[in-house]
Parts: sequence; C-alpha cells; structure tokens
Amino acid sequence: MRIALLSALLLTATAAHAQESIVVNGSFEEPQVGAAYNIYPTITGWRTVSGPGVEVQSNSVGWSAVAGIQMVELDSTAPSSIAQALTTRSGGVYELSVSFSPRPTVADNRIGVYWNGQQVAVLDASGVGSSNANWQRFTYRVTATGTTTELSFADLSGADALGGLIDDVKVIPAEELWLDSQSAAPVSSKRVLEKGKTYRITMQGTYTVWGGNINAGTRSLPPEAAPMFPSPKGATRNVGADAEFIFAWSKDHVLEKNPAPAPLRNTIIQVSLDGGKTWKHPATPDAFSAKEHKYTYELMGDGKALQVRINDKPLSDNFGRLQIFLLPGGA
Ligand SMILES: [Ca+2]
Ligand SMILES: [Ca+2]
Repeated sequence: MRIALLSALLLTATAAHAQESIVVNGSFEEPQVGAAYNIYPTITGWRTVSGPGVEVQSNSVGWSAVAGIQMVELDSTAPSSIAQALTTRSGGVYELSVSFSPRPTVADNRIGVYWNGQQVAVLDASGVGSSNANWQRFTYRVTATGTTTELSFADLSGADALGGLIDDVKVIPAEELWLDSQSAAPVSSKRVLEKGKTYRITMQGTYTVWGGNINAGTRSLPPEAAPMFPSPKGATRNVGADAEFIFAWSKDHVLEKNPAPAPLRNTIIQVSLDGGKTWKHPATPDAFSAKEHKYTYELMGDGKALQVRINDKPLSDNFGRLQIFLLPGGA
C-alpha cells in the first residue's frame, strides 16, 4: 500500500514537472523587499541590462501583485530593462506568458517583451482612474534558436519614475509529439489536459496516403516531392496532404469530380480528449499554408492526456510524419 502511494506521488511530481516554468524568480518574490519597494541592480534570476535598476514592489506599495506579494516596475528612477538567460533546446517551442498592469493613475505604461533580443510585444494600458492594479495575462508562442535564450523586459515609457508593472513571468516548454502516418497506434501526451482549460496544439508536416506517386489532376495543386518529415521507413513518394488539407491528388482520383478545387479540408487526422472514447478532427480557422504546412488548433481539456491518430486504411503505404506541439495554455 505504501509503495503504491509513493508511486502515485512520484507520478504526480513528474506530471507537475512537465509543466514547470524555466524562468527563475518569475514572480519576483525574491528578495523579500520588506518595504513598499526597493531598487536593485540584480535580483535572483534577473540582471539589469540598462537603466538604474529593477524596482521590486510589495503589496504594501498600495496595489497588489497578481502572484505572491511582490511585482516589478521597470521605470524605477528611470526606464530600465532586465534580462534572464534561459537554458533552452534549439528548435524547441515554448509558451511565454506574463501578467501586466498599468500603474494606477499613470497613463504611459509601455513595456517591451523580448525573446533573444527580438521584440515579441509591447504591453500598454492606461492606469488613469484606477486605484488598484488591473492585471491582464499575455501569452506568446516562441521558438528557441539556441541552447541559451535571453528573455528580457524593457520599460519604454517616458522617464518619470512611473511605469507599467509585470509579475508571474513564465516560460513553459511545449510537449513535442510525432505522429507517423504509417502507425495505427495513437500518440499520447504525457501532460494531462485539465478539464475545462483551453490548450493549443500545432500540427506541421506532410504525408501521403496513396499507394503510388501522385500524377496531379486538373483540380489538384502540385504534389511535393517528399514528406516534410520522413517516416522512419523513409520517403519514396511524393505527398499531397497535411494535417488540415488534401492539396494534391491524381488525375484518376474521385476528387477530380468534386466541384471544389484543391486544397480541400481533410479530417483524416483526429484527436481524442477523453482517453480514446471519442475521436474527431479539430477545427482551425487557419488557411492553407503551402510553405509551412502548419496549423494551430484550440482544444478544451477533459481531464485526460491528448491523443492523436491518423484514421486511414491501409497504413502500410503511407509516408510522412506530423510534428505536434502541445502548448500549456490558451491564447
Ligand atoms: Ca509576484
Ligand atoms: Ca514612465
């Protein structure tokens, strides 16, 4: 009994770990300022890149943090920027999120968000007329291009020692899954999708479900010479499908009689959110992407892992894989 309980605890710990943010001190709870505010050149995890330093405020400043009891204002005595070097996986997809509030009574609160020096967003809102913080959560999908990525925030407001507030900075790695178009077995995420919570997935790649090469028909787009991501068995034929569309088919295919030309929405890739009981192709508003073949889907968690499968028979003549990223939160 005791061993069973321990395993359950370990499993819980592993699942929680999978969703952990890689940002150190993202909630700015260290150091404990023990006053309304204090200005520092460095704090745990963060260093000042420009300006006089980071102003860590506590709830006793007159408004409340969104997580814990401390938050940061970057226009300390003048606009400043802070950075943290994150250990990342090159090519890895991450979800960057931050809570932002205008400083109460202040109009100009611009804060820039940067991922490895590239501006991701400028956060801005007016605090005129409010007496407390008004936190909003912002979420971005970012990709690492190296094993170290600099995350930074810069106050872009006028220099008046008053500016926007940030708190609860998180960078969470997306879980990566690979669906081989030759495999009948669904792929399953490690992450359990919480019931009622929105998640996003992206699916990218091309494949073929046909036994021979595509000899493009008049309503077809040209096939591509090989899958974007080959199957382990190798790529020997051209391809005409991605996660969302069939874009190429042969002259003799029944789709030639269809009044609509390529690309056609395709429901062959299915997801299950209820542990494999029901399957369906999720909806996306994304248009056909001939270059990227990448689509984003929003899914509602149901207390189970995500499963993805290809609903095709036979599978033995298929080629190509889909790369799937599961992002921890909705937009
Ligand atoms: Ca905090
Ligand atoms: Ca300012």
